[in-house]
Parts: sequence; structure tokens; C-alpha cells
Amino acid sequence: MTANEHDRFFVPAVSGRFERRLIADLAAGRCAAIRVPDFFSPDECALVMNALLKVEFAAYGRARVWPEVMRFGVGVSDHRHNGTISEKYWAAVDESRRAWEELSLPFDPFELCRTRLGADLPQPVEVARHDGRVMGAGVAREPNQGFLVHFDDAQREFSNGFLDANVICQFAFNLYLSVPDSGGETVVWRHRWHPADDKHKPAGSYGFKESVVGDAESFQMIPRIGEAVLLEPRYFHAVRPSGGGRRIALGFSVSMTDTGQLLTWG
Ligand SMILES: O=C(O)CCC(=O)C(=O)O
Ligand SMILES: [Fe+2]
Repeated sequence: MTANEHDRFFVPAVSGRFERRLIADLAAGRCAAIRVPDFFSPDECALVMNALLKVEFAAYGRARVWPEVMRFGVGVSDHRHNGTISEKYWAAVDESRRAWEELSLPFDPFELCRTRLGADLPQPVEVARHDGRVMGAGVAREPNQGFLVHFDDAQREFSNGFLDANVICQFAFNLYLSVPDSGGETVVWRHRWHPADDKHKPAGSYGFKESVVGDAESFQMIPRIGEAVLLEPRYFHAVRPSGGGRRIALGFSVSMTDTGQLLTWG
């Protein structure tokens, strides 16, 4: 296939909700992302954003994540040690849970995401467990300077038994609470990691040089406030730098198990 030919399965689907059929399409590779505008109402977004305006965000580890990305809450990616979850993660999860509770929101935004994400599914969407312990529910992420080209695949980053379930595939979930005036697009390339790609990866960085995607087909999504996106994170993807204004999204990973249940973790 040459670069200007189009794969009909490499498309973002758009819908009023996360239909069971579309989630199956994403898992099966019949689409590359699902976009649900107005997943949160403007009031719901404003409530969470106003609370987040009053707290300080912390940076992801700068050795691995540069340009700097800010976050409120904990992600397992900063607590990976030789392919396992380091013990410090669990204390950070407790701390993060407390910090979110201290916002005193009238609802738990991650729980609301899970409920709506699972509304058309036969099983509830739940937070994943690892060795019986409940993992983190997610983070508020602020990549104002963008995310480098990267892919996310826990089965490559962690050794077997990452979750207490038989995982079939993994998605990335984002709910946009604040978007910049310009920039901040999410770009997805029709290219999946190949061992030879590592020559485009500076040592220690989570990201690759853009040369890794070559002339692969791509699409971009301009985030809107209240929109939720579920994407296939094994496709290389990036976030472009923001041109003024904060770009803040609630984010977590989603794993589909062999019973079709969705489990979230961050
Ligand atoms: O913020 C976004 O749009 C995508 C961020 C990302 O890299 C991910 O969710 O895996
Ligand atoms: Fe990602």
C-alpha cells in the first residue's frame, strides 16, 4: 500500500455514545478511535475545571517525559521498575485518591466516565486490580507542550500478570476539560511499533522522533471541551503543542478482558 491509499478501517468513528458495537469495532481494528462529543455537559466540565484551577499540578518524571507534561493524580508509568509496578505506586494511588476527594466535587469524575463508557455494555466498567489491589482511577493530564510521538502497550512495558484478568486489548481514554485556542491536536498514524523503530527513540525518553512514522497515513482530532475519545494506543500518536490556554484532559487506560469487560487503570 502506498502512502496516499486509504485504509477504510483507519478512521475515527463519531457517535453520541460509546456504543457496544463501536467498542467491538475498536477492539477488532475496524476503527482507530471513537469520539463522543458532549460526553460531559458544559456544567460538569466547569465543575471539575474550577476545582482543578485551585490545585497544583506536578510534572511527570522529566528524564522520561520531556517536554514537560503536568498532571494531577498518579499514573503507573512513573512507577515502573524492571517491568513490574513498584511498591511506591500504591502509596501514590492512596495519596492521589485523597487529593481528588479533597476537591469535594459533587460527583467522582472518573466514576462518571466509567458509568457512561459502560452504559451500552453488558458488564460494568470497573477499576482494574493488580494482585488484589485496586489500581489508580486516572489522572488529569496537561500536555501544553504536547506529547511526543509514542505508543502505549502495557503488555510490552510490564511483565505478565499486569492486571488480575486475561487482557485481550488496551485502549486509551481521554475526556477534554480545557482546550487551547489553537494547537493541541491529537495525531494518530497508521503505524505500529516494530523493533527497528527503536533507532528513532532517544534513550530514556517515552517518545520517538517523528521520523519513526515516515509517510504513514494519519488523521488528527482537534479536542473539544466535554468530548471523550477512546483510541487504539498501539497506533503511534502524538499531541501537538498548544497555542495558548491550558489543555487538560482526564485520562486513563482501558483494558478489555476475555469476557469483554472493560477495566480501567492509570
Ligand atoms: O491527550 C490526548 O489526546 C492523547 C494523549 C495520549 O497520548 C493517550 O491518551 O495515550
Ligand atoms: Fe498515549
